[in-house]
Amino acid sequence: ELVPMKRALFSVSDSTGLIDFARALHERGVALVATGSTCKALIDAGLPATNVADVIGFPEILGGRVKTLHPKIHGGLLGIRNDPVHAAEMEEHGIEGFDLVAVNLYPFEKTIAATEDYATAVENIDIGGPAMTRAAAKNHGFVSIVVDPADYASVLETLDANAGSTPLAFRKRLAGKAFARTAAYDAAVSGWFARVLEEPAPAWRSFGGSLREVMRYGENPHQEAAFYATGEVRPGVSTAKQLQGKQLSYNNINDTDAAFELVAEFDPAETAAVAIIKHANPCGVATGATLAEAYDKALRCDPVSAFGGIVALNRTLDAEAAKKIVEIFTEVIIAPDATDEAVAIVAAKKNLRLLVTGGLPDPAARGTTVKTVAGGLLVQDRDAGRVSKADLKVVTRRAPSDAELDDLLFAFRVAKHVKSNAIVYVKDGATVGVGAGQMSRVDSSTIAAKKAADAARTAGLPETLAKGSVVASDAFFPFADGLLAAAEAGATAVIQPGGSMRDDEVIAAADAAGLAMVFTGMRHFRH
Ligand code: 93A
Repeated sequence: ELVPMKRALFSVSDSTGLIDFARALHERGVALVATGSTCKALIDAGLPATNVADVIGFPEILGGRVKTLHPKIHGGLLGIRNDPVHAAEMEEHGIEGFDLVAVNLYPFEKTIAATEDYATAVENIDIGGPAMTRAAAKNHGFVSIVVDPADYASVLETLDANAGSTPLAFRKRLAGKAFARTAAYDAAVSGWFARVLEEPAPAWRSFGGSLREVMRYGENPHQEAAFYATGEVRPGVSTAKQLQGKQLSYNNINDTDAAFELVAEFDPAETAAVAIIKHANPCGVATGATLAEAYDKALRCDPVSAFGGIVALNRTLDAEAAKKIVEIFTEVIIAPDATDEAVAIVAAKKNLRLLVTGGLPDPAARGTTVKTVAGGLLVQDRDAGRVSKADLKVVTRRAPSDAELDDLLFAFRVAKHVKSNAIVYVKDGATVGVGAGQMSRVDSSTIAAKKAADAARTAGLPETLAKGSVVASDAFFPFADGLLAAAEAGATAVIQPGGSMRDDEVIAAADAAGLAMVFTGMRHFRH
């Protein structure tokens, strides 16, 4: 794994630190080879360097467009030294290996920032540099590829710490950085093309990541769209196997992701759980002894909205649950797995997509979310925050009962997955009213209460489902009004982050209404 450093190739546009680095290598007995101007700079500094033209036996041609694109160079970069066939071929053709390549590319990014001139921009698209960079990085088993002058010092330190050799782990790190550089370089070139083309290519064409599929359209039919995989290993819609049904749409993918991330909050070893999602918000979430029971409870919350929804399950889809789900029009079912019997039941609905993921995502695992703003990206840690009983602080005279406590935690976990302002009523492990995405918290409260009353009416029950429920709020109640709306609707206990300037007022109102209230100290905004 240790490769002795004997021969280095230099080809740089940015000569920062070049001479010192080359001299340090020379002093360590490394032979220096370089392209035209780089070679001249080394020789002018009194260093013995060989011009690539002399290595190749062919001059630099076409105004520099072809300098290093030659088997004598690329063979030296790509040859597997300990492969006897490679070694014999290199010997036969007089190809000598390079142990290090220091290359930085024609300054395309700087050029387009400084000039509008088309021909100048095109001439600054480096071809040979990225080719050498990628070749050396691919062959990191033997070659150190240095694309950043900031890494020169660490090369020397590594050589000195390893008696003039480099370890594999070091070369691997350099290779990763090299591919990141060529990827960014090509993104800059394709981004520039998108700007200069008469009809700019759709933005998604020049987006980073690996293209999974081009969608029929985006959020709306007049928007083009594509689905990219980031490579994150997380069971979910991007890694799922689709067992049947039509192609997923942009909105399907978005909603299915929301559904599966939500249902994964509930440990399948403890309880079955089902989430039904519409427009990225849950219109019913419930736990139960079986998936079928959980589905019934989830559906009861808002059967009207559940029509055309996405259903996510935290356990293997079984026949009993599948039968219930296919009774109403559903767009997508996603589950860790499905029994053969369940698959056969779903097959009766040709268009219904069935996705199996092989597992559940870890809701507490670190990850990244990205959102675009005009001319920028907002990147943040995924909301992996999870509140448990030990985090709760009882702030009212009355403490919640054990049953209320279970529902409070359930409600807060669901609220994390509801667009702000989120208000969630829960009873017996099932949402009974969800208020999502309102600009005022009291409106979300009122809507959630109305949904609970509607659901009761649909089910032919005399009393609102909110009667005797608990309520969760994703962020603190700034005033007592939202809380009082919940009490009026029939909630008996409240969970919220706390931390408002008027917490005292809100607590006093809760006490006056006989509510039990706990603070979580954690907020779950979701926009
Ligand atoms: O025009 S190129 O794409 N053709 C090549 O064969 C080639 N080889 C290296 N540009 C090429 N390079 C680039 O030349 C390097 O990436 C580096 O930026 C520059 C160094 O050339 P010189 O040493 O002559 O200044």
